[in-house]
Amino acid sequence: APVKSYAAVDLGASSGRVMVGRVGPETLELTEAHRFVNRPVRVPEGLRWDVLGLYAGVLEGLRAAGRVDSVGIDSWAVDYGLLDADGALLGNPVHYRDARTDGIAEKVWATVPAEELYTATGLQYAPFNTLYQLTAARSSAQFGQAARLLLIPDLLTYWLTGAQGTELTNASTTQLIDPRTRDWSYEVAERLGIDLGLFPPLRRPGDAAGVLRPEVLEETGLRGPVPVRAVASHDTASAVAAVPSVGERFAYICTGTWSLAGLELDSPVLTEESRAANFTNELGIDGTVRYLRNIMGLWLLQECVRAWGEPDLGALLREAARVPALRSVVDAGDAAFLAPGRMPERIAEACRASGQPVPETRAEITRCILDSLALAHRRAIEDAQRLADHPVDVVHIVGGGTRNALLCQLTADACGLPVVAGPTEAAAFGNVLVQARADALVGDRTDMRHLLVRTQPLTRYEPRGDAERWRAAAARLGAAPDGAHS
Ligand code: LFR
Repeated sequence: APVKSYAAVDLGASSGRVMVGRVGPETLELTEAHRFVNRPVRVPEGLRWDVLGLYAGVLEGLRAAGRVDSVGIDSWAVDYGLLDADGALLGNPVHYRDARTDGIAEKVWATVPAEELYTATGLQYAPFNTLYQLTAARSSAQFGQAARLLLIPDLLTYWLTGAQGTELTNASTTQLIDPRTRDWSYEVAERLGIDLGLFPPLRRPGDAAGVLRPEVLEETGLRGPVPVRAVASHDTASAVAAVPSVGERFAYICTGTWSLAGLELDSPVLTEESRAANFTNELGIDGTVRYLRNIMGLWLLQECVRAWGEPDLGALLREAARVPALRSVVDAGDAAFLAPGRMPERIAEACRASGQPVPETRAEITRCILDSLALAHRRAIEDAQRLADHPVDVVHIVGGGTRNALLCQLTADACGLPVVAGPTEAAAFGNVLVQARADALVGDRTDMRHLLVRTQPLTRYEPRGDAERWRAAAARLGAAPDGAHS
């Protein structure tokens, strides 16, 4: 039976990697060809991505990957680069944690009320949705020069191939897509004066996206033609595609810098309750909807670890496991934690403000973060089941957080459900599998998932039966799940 090789470029908020996947009817192996840091840069005008550095990392990764049958790129969502009429990049793409969107949502809602925006686009409120970024950018000198807008994976794909497109799963995070038609929300764009002509035509996971340019072949030492394939270019969409579920009654949590917790549905939930609970309806592969809530995720811990001068994480987590559970918890959905900096102090302040014991040691702060994340996972999964009327009996954790056994166990405890953890490189697996499927090496979504179950090591965590304590802690945090509004 044939086995083919695919390069998956997967760019996260703190690192990028080029993985090589080997896929056959009974084969699924992933190896890392190259990993590089993704370090946001603060310049006088704000927080920016070093996208040329990322592109250089991609080229180096493709060189290390060697001969592959195709290439696919996924990355974090919502951000973009602008090109002028000659196709040249206008400045460094703005980081979604940049402050330029402060106060912008209110302006948008004055034209299109938040309720209408939700029914039209199904997207949760987050200050960084592309729609708000564009509204903030509109008056800038740079924007006046813009002839094209390319989302980050589409920008890198363009540099590799010379071909432009807008991949749908990532486009669904712009707040300019209607999740029912899976096409642009022309009315929202028109009312807000956003020119959809800036976006190249939509393409879908599995579509052809060009071939590596001759200069790229030369720089990477590869022999052409090497096709580039549109994948589920939003990393979370790729990760959800690689949730190793065997049934339909599952919830997932894609963990990493963020925790994205929710369900895979056949159609969007656009009710007022869903909006008030700040659930999003992003698009997945095969016409699915990713019905989920954004939770601050391990960002909270990453920022503390950075502030502490990068101590040994393993030792810190072992100590945190010995700290008494649930002494203090913060709302891990609160957008107050979005910006970088001073994280240990901000966590302590949140505990003080809510009249809880203030965590003092590093282990105590770490424990507070992990308990808070587990609690936020519980709330999201409970709310999602209720709002979508879609009960589950297992929670899958994929992504970087699968390495954090304490977080996985606490999540099982908090949810009162078994947790199945793995794979860690879910986004890269989803990326590779969509490429393999375009070559007819795997069948539908269920086949992709069964192949993962047959080939990948997964770890199961059973809830330890202290559901009452978690219920009490959830009550302590209050009923408002939509901290992102504050
Ligand atoms: C995760 C992710 C989330 C998105 C956030 C910002 O990497 O893509 O899904 O909400 O980053 O783009």
